Amino acid sequence: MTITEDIIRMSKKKTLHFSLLDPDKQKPGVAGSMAKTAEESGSSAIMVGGSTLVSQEQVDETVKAIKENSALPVILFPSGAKFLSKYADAVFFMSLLNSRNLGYVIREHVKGAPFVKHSGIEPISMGYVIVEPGMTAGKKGEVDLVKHDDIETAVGYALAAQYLGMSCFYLEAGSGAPEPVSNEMIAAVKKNINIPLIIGGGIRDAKTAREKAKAGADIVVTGTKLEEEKNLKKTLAEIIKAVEE
Ligand code: 1GP
Repeated sequence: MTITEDIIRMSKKKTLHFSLLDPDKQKPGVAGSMAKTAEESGSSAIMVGGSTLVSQEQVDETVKAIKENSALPVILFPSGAKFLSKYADAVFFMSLLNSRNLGYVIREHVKGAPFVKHSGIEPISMGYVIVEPGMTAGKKGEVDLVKHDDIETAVGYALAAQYLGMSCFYLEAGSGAPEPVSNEMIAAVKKNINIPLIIGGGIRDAKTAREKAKAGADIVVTGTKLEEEKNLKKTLAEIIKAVEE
């Protein structure tokens, strides 16, 4: 079974939690122990990516450390063709659909596709859309942000992603967002598509994570909270329990 098939199968049974680790935010060894804790807490996959990366080596070393410490699938969440790693299991082969820069929509993909082919990592086709406030990803991605209350546009993007044949749809408010994607937007998007809906950006506690899952998220992503948290195991276990309920 491929990782894509596994995610689709598991997300039909319960809302999943993915942990996002940014190689730029900690040393590889620390990322490795965070991944171990994420696995022990019940997270289903480790995403690796960030908007401020500088080299492929940075990604390689972090992915290797994670693989040494955890059996969870490692899925790259790249900001460009340079940030791929042959040590990962899969890559979100994602198009930033609301970017004004064609690089993030398709051109980086043209550069990175041969690497994906030769390394054998599994591409998971994903439509990626950033909602206000967008944070660093919104700025670096040169994004025409979807307005916080513009549900119609969000639904349009989600349907377009599905009709283009993408395997999943990621709607996010940007890492560290003070306000996550609204429950109303999540519910409307979920009602209209039948591919897994991934929600992230600004989810820092169990209550919010539960709300997003109840509204319709198939997968809830947390990143910043992992970096901030001293008692990671306890906090993460609470968030994961909340999304699964
Ligand atoms: C970023 O949605 C993710 O792509 C994670 O956001 O860092 O706010 O958890 P946070």
